Amino acid sequence: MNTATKLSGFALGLAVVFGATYGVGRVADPVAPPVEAPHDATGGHGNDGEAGHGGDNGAAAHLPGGLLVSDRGYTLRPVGAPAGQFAFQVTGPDGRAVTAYDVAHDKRMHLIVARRDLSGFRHVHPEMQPDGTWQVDTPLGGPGVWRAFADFTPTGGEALTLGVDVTVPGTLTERPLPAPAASTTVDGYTVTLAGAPQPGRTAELTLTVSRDGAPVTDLEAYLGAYGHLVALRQGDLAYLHVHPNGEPGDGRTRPGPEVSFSAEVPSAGAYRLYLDFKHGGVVRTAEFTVVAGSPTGASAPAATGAPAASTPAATNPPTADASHGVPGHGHD
Ligand SMILES: [Cu+2]
Repeated sequence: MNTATKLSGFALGLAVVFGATYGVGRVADPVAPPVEAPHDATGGHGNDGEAGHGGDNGAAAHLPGGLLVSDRGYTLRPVGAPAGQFAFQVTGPDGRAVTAYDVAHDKRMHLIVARRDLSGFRHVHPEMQPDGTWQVDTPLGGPGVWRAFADFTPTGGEALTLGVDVTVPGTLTERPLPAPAASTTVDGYTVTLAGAPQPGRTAELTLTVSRDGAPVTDLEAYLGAYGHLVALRQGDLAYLHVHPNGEPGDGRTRPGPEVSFSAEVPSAGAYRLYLDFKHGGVVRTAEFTVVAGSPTGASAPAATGAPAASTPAATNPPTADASHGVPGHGHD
């Protein structure tokens, strides 16, 4: 079991986080930082089971990634961008845009987006301008409220994943979370998932890639691995990023058809898993719904009517978005 990819501790606390929605394709710079107010539940005797362990005063440090727009002095701020582009900065403890980043998994910045109904997942790599503005062809695929996750390591700091809501105006067609399934197809590839994530302990998830019924045994390294797995929790889009057990060139890890991960999710509930893998020079994403905390990992989630997405406003008022933090810890 590779504990390096273990994701979650179990410090508990109830945090209330206020994000903000921003317009896209309009000049939104400078963006006022949203109010961020993580705080612990009182004591350890709340009626809410998620808050029942009370305990840790450093709630933010023990939340899953992606729930906070500002953490440890760093704040994610979307900024105005030309049409068709998405741009943001990360400001540091001194209030200025950060320009020094460490390379992690081949890149200084990983930008992951998903609409709040968990559709439209994209993982892209923006380019940084000298002033610290990151810009990329917009990965936001249509109307709705999107969560944008910036996964980075500021030089001299710790790895962080900050998240911010971004509204794309228009008529939203909310998509229900697909039912759990052990296999999925993307672009002619079939990916099968074995194993089920377990809240509070490490579970092995093995993804097997085949094409036209034949195992794919020549996966290509993508960002230093044969697969990247992101999990987003239904309801608040808590973010987990897991890297596989073993890596290309280590003398024991084969390039498929199996890619295995050791993952721990912070709570029971439904998650959407996104596996990025590369073959034939193209990166594809295979998606799965899993339910942690059920014996088989395959019981049906509350798929319909889930408040995962809200109707986007036509303009960009800083609407409050309250998320309730639950047990867990960020990613590696
Ligand atoms: Cu990336």
